Amino acid sequence: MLTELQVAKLTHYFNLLDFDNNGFIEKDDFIAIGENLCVIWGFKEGSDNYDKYISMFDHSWTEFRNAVDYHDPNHATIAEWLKFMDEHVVNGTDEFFKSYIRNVAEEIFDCFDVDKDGTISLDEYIDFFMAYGIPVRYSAKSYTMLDLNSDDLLSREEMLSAVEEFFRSNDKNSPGNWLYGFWEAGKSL
Ligand SMILES: [Ca+2]
Ligand SMILES: [Ca+2]
Ligand SMILES: [Ca+2]
Repeated sequence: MLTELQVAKLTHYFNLLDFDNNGFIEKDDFIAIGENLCVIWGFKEGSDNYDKYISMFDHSWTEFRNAVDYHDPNHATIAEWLKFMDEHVVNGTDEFFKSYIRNVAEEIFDCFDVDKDGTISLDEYIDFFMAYGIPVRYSAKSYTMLDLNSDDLLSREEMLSAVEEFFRSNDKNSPGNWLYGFWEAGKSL
């Protein structure tokens, strides 16, 4: 069973992904987040970069849809999402959990390490907050929490550790809880 803290974090995450706030996670939400990111980066519709990022989010949706067991394959409700998290991610096998968090961390890097230097800078992390509609006022605190060795860069290892704690930790002091900003603060749209 999920704990209260896990439910709070995973509900926060669901609400970020439910970009249009209609109570379902659907393909349109993923595409809207991709489009939002293209606006932030100034990629015009029809350009190569635009197509590249939209297809990345389209691919993320396909992976999400294939992973979560929905009543309706076109969308996930919060109940379906929490059930999937409980049974497969938080309280599932370590093997599945490891591959799940590796994928999440890799997707963040593939998408937001824009200069491809193998780290996420604070600016890149702020873009990540803006793309998902996470209140940017939490970005500096979150970044500091995730930057475990305080070198002002987020490495792949630090990202993986953050994703692991975000999805599984039941300790309210785990730094990784802050990956998507403050989980009790809602989103800014
Ligand atoms: Ca939605
Ligand atoms: Ca970078
Ligand atoms: Ca670091």
